[in-house]
Amino acid sequence: MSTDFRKSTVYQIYPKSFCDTNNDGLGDLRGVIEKLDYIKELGVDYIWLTPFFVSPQNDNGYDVEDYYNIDPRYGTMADVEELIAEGKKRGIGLMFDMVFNHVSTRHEWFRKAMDGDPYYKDFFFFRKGKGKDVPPTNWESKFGGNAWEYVEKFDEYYLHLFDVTQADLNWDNENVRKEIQKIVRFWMDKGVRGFRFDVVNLISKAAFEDDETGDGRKYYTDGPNIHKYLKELHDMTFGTDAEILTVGEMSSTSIENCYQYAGADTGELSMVFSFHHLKVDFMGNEKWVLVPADFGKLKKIIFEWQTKMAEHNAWNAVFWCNHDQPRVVSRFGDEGKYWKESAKMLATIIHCLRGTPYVYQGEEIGMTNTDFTEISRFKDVESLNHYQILQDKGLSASDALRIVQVHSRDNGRTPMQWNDSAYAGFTSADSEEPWIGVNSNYTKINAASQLEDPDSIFHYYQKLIALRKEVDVIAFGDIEPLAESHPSVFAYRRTYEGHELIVAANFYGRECCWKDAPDMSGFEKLTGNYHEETAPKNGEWTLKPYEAQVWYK
Ligand code: TEU
Ligand code: CA
Repeated sequence: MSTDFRKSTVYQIYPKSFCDTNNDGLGDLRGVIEKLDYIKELGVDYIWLTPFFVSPQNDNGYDVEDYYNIDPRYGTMADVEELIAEGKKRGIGLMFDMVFNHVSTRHEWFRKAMDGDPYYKDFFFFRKGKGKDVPPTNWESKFGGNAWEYVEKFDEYYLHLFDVTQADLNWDNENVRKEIQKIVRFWMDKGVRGFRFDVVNLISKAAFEDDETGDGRKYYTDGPNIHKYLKELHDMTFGTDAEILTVGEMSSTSIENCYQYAGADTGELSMVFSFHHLKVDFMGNEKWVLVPADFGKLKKIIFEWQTKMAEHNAWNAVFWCNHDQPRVVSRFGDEGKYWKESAKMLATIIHCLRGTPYVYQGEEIGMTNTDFTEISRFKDVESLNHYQILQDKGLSASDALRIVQVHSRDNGRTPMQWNDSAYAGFTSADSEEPWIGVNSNYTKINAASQLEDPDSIFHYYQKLIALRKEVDVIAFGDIEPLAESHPSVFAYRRTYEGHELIVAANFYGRECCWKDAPDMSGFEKLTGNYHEETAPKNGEWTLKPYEAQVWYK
């Protein structure tokens, strides 16, 4: 395991969809233990597990009822302890997902608040409406609808930026912050080696005012006390152990704030997730539309974050996929003819960047978006809410479904495809139906066949993960964008102590030519997704459909 996070790669697991060992149709912690050798083989250093704490599961565990106990559907505390110990044996650190912007309305704190206990009411944002049936502000919930819920007995509303069962915590209350520190220390004492903090840049609310021009996000994103609260959390908890890796999920953040969140010397977090590069198939911030991905914008955003974060000595998490995103091979690649090539090309772009790469379960075997053709097969609260909202706006059910199929978070949540047996080996054949449907392409796309094939997507990821450990320029180098205005080439140069790395990728399924390619004399090819050597000739580089190459000097 590399404890230098610049050489590390993180593997993300959504336990509910990973591996079911007791045949109830839900993945569990013993399933993760069972698959540790598979994860070890990939070569990663950390596993980030999405939440498995006690929860009513209205948002699949991002609605936490009790941070100190395990939801029995996932397992027991003994399973967690065993998982941490078994990970450690294999040199893999466990990272837990801490949801501290909000708690489930079933959490003890919220229940006491609802009983009228003023100490706990102040853990949340209870506010008077602006008039009869008019909530305190016009802010929108991320999952649709107004962000305030009326409570009759108080004649007040409480704030929920996400589902109505996810009440926002009041971080301005010091007692809230102390409770949170206690939770983090509890898990550190159990041997957890890292933390991912859910939507952590939303915890400091600026003012409860109507947003005349938007959905309210300017009042709670990167708010006035955010750096103070993060520094305090750092100092009181994980900051005492330099080897603990932390990553903040930053919703609609600004790069200037991220210099601070993830600066080498700012005393906040190790790194940040930002999402601007994954909104290139949105219309502005509007996700529930169908627009083609804007490649020029994608490059511009990635390069801006790469170069500016480097200039400010700050660190990025680099990724295409997580449990909230569609599958990248379906989104920016090709599920059909060039499935393998495009999956490898996309991996190459991410894994040679400056940052810590994250691989989301199934990405390493080229899993695709769901093939659901009926709304009843979708489970995610966000998808179901927006399916309704789109129809309320006048779209037909079939148009609304088409949009949900493309953007739904369920695309990333179908069961991990382990082999070609029933239910893809996620659960056994005689078990309950999996909680969400298996993609019918599992007979072709599965881990077993990927492990057998030396030329597979899995083995390509394995190689990229190993290269980051072996080749210092990948882990430590500066970055310079290349071919910035080329319509189909994604290319960059990394440099470190006299060494150079050139990455060149064709983002599309047609052969293309890069005319002013760099001089490659003295370079050797480190890897690529085609087997022939096609180095540039006379400054011209021809790249096959979805071809990617990595050269080193
Ligand atoms: O997600 C935060 C978030 O804002 C999203 O990525 C969200 O899914 C997107 O805006 C919807 O379009 C985090 C978690 O990753 C997500 O799974 C949770 O649902 C959410 O926080 C609430 O805890
Ligand atoms: Ca189970």
